[in-house]
Amino acid sequence: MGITRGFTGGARRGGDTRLPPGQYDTGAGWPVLSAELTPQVDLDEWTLTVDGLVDRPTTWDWRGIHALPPSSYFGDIHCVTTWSKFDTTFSGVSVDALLQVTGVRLEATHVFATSTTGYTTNLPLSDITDGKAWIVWEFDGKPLTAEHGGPVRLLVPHLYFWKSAKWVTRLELRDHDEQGFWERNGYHDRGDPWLEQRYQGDA
Ligand SMILES: Nc1nc2c(c(=O)[nH]1)N[C@H]1C(S)=C(S)[C@@H](COP(=O)(O)O)O[C@H]1N2
Ligand SMILES: [Mo]
Repeated sequence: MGITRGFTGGARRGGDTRLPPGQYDTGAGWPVLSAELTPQVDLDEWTLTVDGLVDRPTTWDWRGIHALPPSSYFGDIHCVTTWSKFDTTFSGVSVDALLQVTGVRLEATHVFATSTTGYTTNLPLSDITDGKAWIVWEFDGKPLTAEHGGPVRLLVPHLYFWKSAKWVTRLELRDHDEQGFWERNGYHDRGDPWLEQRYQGDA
């Protein structure tokens, strides 16, 4: 199969509708990109908090988050370092389900995601609502491994993958944008791979 990939995979080469500009298909592999050492997060101590400009700030523990309606993503992911991975399956809950519990105040325009490690990333609120973002703990039906953000990461697959904070522990809704870790280091505030929003200053 590996030998024919690229010949039969015409629909997957550049200039088609599936691979964003400047990206290549990484195939079966899944590179690990972490700015930090992989933390070991104890499930008994794991929590996720959604707060800031919400009506009911809420913290879920491991059991509590599993009580929400399950939701999965099937599709592609795109890293700014130019690899894309096709046909991934992630399972967890939609961010919409969390926001349904907390409510969203009218002033909220952005979200600031924080990981247990201190990694941060900023997103427009409209990029994590209406079925576009998930909190996930399974990949291909198995627990998400620690190096890929387990036990739980944010998944925002329509944006470059640095927005998908591994080991996420807090989503804070805000009425303004503030740059996170990579954004302060020159990466784009939004990061749409189809618009090639890689760096600050890109359209
Ligand atoms: N906490 C944390 N989340 C992170 C990162 C990171 O360094 N730390 N890297 C980001 C980047 S640049 C990418 S491409 C993806 C990589 O996820 P992966 O290692 O599971 O492929 O995670 C994103 N989330
Ligand atoms: Mo990345």
